[in-house]
Amino acid sequence: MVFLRGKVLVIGDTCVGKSSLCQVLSSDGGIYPKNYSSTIMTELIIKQVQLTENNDTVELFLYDSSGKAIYFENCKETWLNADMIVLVFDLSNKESFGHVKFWYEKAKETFLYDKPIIGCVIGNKSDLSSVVNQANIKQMSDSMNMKYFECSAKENQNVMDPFKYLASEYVKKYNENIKKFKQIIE
Ligand SMILES: Nc1nc2c(ncn2[C@@H]2O[C@H](COP(=O)(O)OP(=O)(O)OP(=O)(O)O)[C@@H](O)[C@H]2O)c(=O)[nH]1
Ligand SMILES: [Mg+2]
Repeated sequence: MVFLRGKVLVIGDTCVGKSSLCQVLSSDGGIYPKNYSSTIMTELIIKQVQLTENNDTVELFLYDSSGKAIYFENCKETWLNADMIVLVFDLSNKESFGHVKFWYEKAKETFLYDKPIIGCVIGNKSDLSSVVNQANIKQMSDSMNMKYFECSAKENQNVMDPFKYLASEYVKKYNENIKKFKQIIE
C-alpha cells in the first residue's frame, strides 16, 4: 500500500470542458458549473484517487490550465515538473481535436523533452453529437502512446475513469522505479 502525490496537467483548447471535468471529479459528481467561467492562467484542484488493488492512494494535483492563447506563456511556467498529462478536446468541435497535438507538443517542449510520460486523451461532451472520426482519434492517441477516454462532465459520465487510469499507471511506474533502485543497491 502506497500514498503518492502527482502533478497532472489538464490542457486543451478553451471551452472544451477542462474546468468542468476537474470540478465534477473533485466533487464526486456534485458540482457541474452551469455557467461558463473562463479559467485565468491556471487553477489548482486536488483530488485523492483510491485504487482498490493494494489499497493504494494517489493525490492528484490537477493544474487546470486556461486554453486561451493570451495566458499561454504564463501557464507554461506552472507546467514544470509535471508527472502526468491530460489532453482534452470537445467531441462536438473538430478544431479542438485538431489542436490536441499542438498541446502535446507544447507540453513536450516545455517540460517533457524526451522523457516518457503518463497521460491520456479525453474526448469530452459525449452527451452531444460527435463530429470527430473514431479512427482518427485512435490514430492520434496511439501516435502519442496515450489511452483514450470519452466523458461527459455535464452528465457525469466516465469522469473518474481517466483519472483512475492515471493514478494506477503512476503507482505502476513508482513500483518499477523502486524495484530498479533495489536492484542497484543490492
Ligand atoms: N454539453 C456539454 N457541455 C459541457 C461539458 N463540459 C463542459 N461543458 C460546457 O462547456 C463550456 C466550457 O466549459 P469549461 O469547463 O469552462 O471549459 P474550459 O476548457 O475549462 O475552458 P477555458 O478555461 O477557457 O480553457 C461551459 O459552458 C460548460 O458548461 C459536457 O460534458 N457537455
Ligand atoms: Mg477552464
